[in-house]
Amino acid sequence: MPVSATNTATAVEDFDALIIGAGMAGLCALYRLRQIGLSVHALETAPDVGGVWYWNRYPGARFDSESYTYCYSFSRDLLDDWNWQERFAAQPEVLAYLNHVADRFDLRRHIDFETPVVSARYRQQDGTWLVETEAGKQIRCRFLVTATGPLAVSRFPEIEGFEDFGGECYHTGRWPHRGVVLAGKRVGIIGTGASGVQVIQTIAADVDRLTVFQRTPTYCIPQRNGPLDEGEREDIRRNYGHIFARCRDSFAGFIHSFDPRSGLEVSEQERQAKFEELWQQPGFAFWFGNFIDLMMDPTVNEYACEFLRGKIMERVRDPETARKLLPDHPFGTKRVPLENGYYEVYNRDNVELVDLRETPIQRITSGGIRTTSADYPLDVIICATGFDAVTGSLAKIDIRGLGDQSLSDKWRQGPKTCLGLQVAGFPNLFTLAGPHNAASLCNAVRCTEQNVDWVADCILYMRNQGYTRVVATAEAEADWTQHVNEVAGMTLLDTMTESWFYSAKQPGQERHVLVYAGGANTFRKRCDEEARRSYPGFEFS
Ligand code: NA7
Repeated sequence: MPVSATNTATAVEDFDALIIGAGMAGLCALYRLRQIGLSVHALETAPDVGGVWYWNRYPGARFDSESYTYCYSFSRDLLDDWNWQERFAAQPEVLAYLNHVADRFDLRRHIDFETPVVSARYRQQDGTWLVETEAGKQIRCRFLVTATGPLAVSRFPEIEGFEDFGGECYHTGRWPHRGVVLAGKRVGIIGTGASGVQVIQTIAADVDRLTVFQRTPTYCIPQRNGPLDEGEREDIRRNYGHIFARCRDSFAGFIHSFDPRSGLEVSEQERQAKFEELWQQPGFAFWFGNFIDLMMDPTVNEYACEFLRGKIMERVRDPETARKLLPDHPFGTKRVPLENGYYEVYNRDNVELVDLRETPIQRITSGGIRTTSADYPLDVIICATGFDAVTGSLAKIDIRGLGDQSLSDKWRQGPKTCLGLQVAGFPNLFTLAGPHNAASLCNAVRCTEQNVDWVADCILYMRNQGYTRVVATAEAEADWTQHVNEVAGMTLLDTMTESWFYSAKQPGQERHVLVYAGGANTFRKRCDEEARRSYPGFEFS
């Protein structure tokens, strides 16, 4: 490991590239940048690799992507020697996979664990970044690559009284590694997004009582998970090339692709038949295999909503509970949870649904949760209340570019980026799966691999041309930011639905889109085009 002395007394380590984060994206970047001959290092807050898969150990945590699509494609040997057990792998299997990757490619030796980064400053005098860790260690690098994850900063709800609660309280995104005994306990869960749904359907049968505190009902679609047998695994291995090609050409990096027909050009009967066929399929078929205008045409979207509301009414026996579970926002404008028996949970005698829109939570008490209509005595409160998404993990680091400009300040009125990968005024900084990048609305591995390949190719281009500094131009950044906003505005995402796709953290705050809604396939083409034309949106020196 190269170490050099600086003009201060502190020893500073030097690398060509420093990666912040050793989750799915960070490991990929480490592998790839080392492969192109850079000296590369990673800093990770957690004691081990895995990112979200390290932290999110709550009961029922699992992929929403088909396992065999949420894996790296960079090594044929790796594809051959890993045997996915389930169509949608559970968290322990995913984490085992990531550990296997770290070991197989000898990546751990490049990672400092339990090393949160507090600041990163661009030094104009020598064109490097000076990164400082919480422990005061300094690292200098030419390229700084953030792989801090779009869903890394857990958010507890702002409800009074947590400190008074006499029982146990956990957030799904920071689930204790020792595990939590829930059997026989009175459990309350706040939040019914993808994490909440997974927890609820998994623990309902084990706990004494489960009270679900729901603010906004969501459309959940059946995951249809199951074990993969050896025959299926063989098939998958033979077809990896085809599978990855399908993902590459699809809107969101999954094996599902939109039906090219409009939902308006078919008869009512055909439409219902299509919805039913999609609903019977595993995974996100109903979302990303639906009619092409599902996310743009409110009428088509409402047809899909009606179909899904009908399914909920069929599955939940008590009509009053079913009514509370019926969403009224456009389908897909909040992240769609995949479920395995979620709605049937509400047919159990030990489960109660509390609609917070009718009776909001007033406070947490020493004995449980108090709403405007009742006290719910609880032993455990689970917060499945989501994350400070996409920009939250970057905002935790004091990142300063040219002229000591702070990234958080620059993004105060919403993110501004070029391709969601670079920011004007921040040379040699690459933001994997950052805001405005397709990776947050995508099968994460497929899209972060694309991000990493693009960054590696850009660095190779610089090396070939003799450049050491790249920075997005202000014009390219303005164009991309405008495009990201316009594209979101053309979809139903831009309704007033609250979701982590947008930046409003509190009701009433200004909203800024955080994801690229134009599709992962379009995003890839834009990135490829940029590289093919020798990066016209970037300045090199
Ligand atoms: P999400 O999708 O952000 O869901 C958070 C849930 O928590 C959602 O139902 C929220 O209701 C609810 N929430 C948040 N704050 C509160 C308060 N104060 N009171 C009541 N309910 C609240 O996070 P997840 O962890 O489920 O999923 C994140 C991603 O992980 C997911 O998209 C996948 O990519 C994997 P709301 O809808 O805001 O009314």
